[in-house]
Amino acid sequence: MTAPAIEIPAPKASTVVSPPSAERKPLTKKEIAADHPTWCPGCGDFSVLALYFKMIEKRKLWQEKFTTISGIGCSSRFPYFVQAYGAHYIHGRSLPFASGISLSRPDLHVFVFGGDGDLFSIGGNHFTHTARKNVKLTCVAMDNWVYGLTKKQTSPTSPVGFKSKTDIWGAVDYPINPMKQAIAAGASFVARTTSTNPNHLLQMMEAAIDHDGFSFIECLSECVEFYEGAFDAANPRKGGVFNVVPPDHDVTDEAAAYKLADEPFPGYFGIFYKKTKPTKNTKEAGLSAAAVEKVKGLKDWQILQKTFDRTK
Ligand SMILES: Cc1ncc(C[n+]2csc(CCOP(=O)(O)OP(=O)(O)O)c2C)c(N)n1
Ligand code: SF4
Ligand SMILES: [Mg+2]
Repeated sequence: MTAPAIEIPAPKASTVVSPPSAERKPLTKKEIAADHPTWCPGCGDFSVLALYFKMIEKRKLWQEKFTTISGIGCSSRFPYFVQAYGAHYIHGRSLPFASGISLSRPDLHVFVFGGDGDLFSIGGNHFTHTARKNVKLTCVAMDNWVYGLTKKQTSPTSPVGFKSKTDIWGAVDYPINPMKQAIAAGASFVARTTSTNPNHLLQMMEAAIDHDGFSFIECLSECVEFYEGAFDAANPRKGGVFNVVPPDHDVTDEAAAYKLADEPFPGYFGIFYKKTKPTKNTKEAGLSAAAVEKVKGLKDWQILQKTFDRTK
């Protein structure tokens, strides 16, 4: 049996800008900032939050235009500190929860923030599947190469030799490379940045929300408590180098993106991969429209009867 042809609606223009309004002023950073963040002084996560506020302010987003979702971890405390709609969900399960929101509410933009443990250890499976389905949302991995909240266990991105409470003689397992993971899984936008370069971080966040599909950003965010100095080699203020993606890099070339991602640390920063392809959101909208068309003119009880008849 051949599958029915599905009409896929053309992608909509970005919904991530609130329409101008005479009555409502754009939100200010002060209005969106909730409780004082409970992160350790100097934690890289502060910078990610500050730039998120800046992006909301710059894009003139109202609270009902976006939502902030996370799992569990220090980084995942993120939605608590945003005075808007959001959820601090189960460890590793932020992406399926966020996908549900994205699919049912095309009028808002869904942001997911999580740690390396949350997104690549317990949530690794969900990461792969959300990426391959090209669900329209932005996922920011606040990568600190360690489990911060639970006080220094080896994470999937910890380098070999890292001494932690779970590897007292040094980690023996090879780490995951989030960029390679995202490209291989089918993410349609893949970028890398660091919390120590605010302008670049803001630029990547803006590019991600403008992408119609699953946008992923790996953001290096130092845990000053349990992995101090982890990213010094990527920070010019600490004697490191911040290399941007070469200007001749073709962002639509998957193999070239993979090669960039394979560079040894500190590697490159910027957009590695970007391709437009139909999202799960548009495909499902097509399916729903086709289903509605099929039962056009029928009363609710008749649709119910048809459903019962099919199960006989
Ligand atoms: C089902 C479940 N398993 C384990 C935990 C314990 N736990 C909470 S956060 C966390 C890892 C946090 O690391 P990461 O995601 O890298 O975030 P970070 O704290 O480093 O920002 C773990 C193992 C939990 N809360 N729930
Ligand atoms: S433990 Fe590490 S990741 Fe957690 S708040 Fe402190 S510095 Fe940040
Ligand atoms: Mg972590």
